[in-house]
Amino acid sequence: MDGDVAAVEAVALADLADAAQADDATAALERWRVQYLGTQGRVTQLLRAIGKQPAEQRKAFGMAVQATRDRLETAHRRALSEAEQAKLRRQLASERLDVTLPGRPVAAGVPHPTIQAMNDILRAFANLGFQAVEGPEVEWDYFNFQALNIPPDHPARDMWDTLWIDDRMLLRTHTSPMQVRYMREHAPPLRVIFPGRGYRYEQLDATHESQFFQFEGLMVDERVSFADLKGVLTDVARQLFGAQRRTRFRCDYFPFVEPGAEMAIDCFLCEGKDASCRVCKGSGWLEILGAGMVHPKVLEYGGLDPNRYQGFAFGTGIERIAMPRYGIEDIRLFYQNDLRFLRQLRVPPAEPPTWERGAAW
Ligand code: 2NL
Repeated sequence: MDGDVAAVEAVALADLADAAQADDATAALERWRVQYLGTQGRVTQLLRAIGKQPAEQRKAFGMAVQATRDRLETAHRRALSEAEQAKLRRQLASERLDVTLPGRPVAAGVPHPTIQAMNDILRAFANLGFQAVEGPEVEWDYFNFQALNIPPDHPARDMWDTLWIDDRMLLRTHTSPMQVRYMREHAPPLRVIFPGRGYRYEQLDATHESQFFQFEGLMVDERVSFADLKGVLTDVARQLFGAQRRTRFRCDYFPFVEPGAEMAIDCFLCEGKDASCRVCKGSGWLEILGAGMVHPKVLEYGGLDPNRYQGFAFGTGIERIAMPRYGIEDIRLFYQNDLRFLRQLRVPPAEPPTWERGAAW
């Protein structure tokens, strides 16, 4: 009988080795376990046969069967664990992520040329302590005209060809309405830039678009003078167009300032030396901005006492600054979404200033 036990063990171990080599070793090992160690298994039958042995052989037989069962169980556990590890290794090998593969390039966009120019301008003013604030594009007639000293039927309204929403609402023709809104909500000293879109009812050509970007600025305090206006705007012109720039101020009329001025810079391309210069057309000067001391009536509309406060304001179209700077000859190119145009311009500055959202609507 002991010989039977040894033979069963030998066959079982050989079968176990085969099962461990099978394609699906885990399943084969389970079949093996049922065959030998299951309730009807070969070894279980031997265990049941212990009691049937003649008394003098029972002990030795029992010990032999139990030792065989223990060894087979151990061998099975080890084979199963090895099979599971081998399976895991195969899975890991097939799912391996090769991090040395070059990545797929992402097509990165850049800010629109107008926004690039705007960010440069906002940064230049931020260096002088000016904050940027945005406001609504749909405006009341009141803020767009009346509060800027342009009453109904005033001939100066002819300067702005307006897109009306109804008889009291319009698409703002400039960002100036925000200046009045801002004065009403904040106490001086004020140093603010208002960037944003303006709309005009225009006959479109190389220098006229029905939508454009503007920035306006405002500085108000108890002793702000025309000298401050010239100092601030000259400094910004030099930041944007070169440290050696000269500025020229000449009288101009805007209903919301008194006195009013137009600012020009000397031509950054030819410096006045090329009669056929494509940037200044030979004049040597580029008119880039309107400005002036805020009209006392406008200060009053803004809730400020003109006997206590003065201020200067200025405004211009972004495209008017971007066009000579980048050599763009037709304003309509800005808003036609032609990628060949948009891709020509340089990458943006590292950290564009934040435009603070609508502080005073
Ligand atoms: C131009 C000239 C200008 C202003 C805008 C302004 C706003 C207030 C009070 C006083 Cl609330 N001034 N803005 C002043 C002078 C000129 O713009 O040619 N814009 C395209």
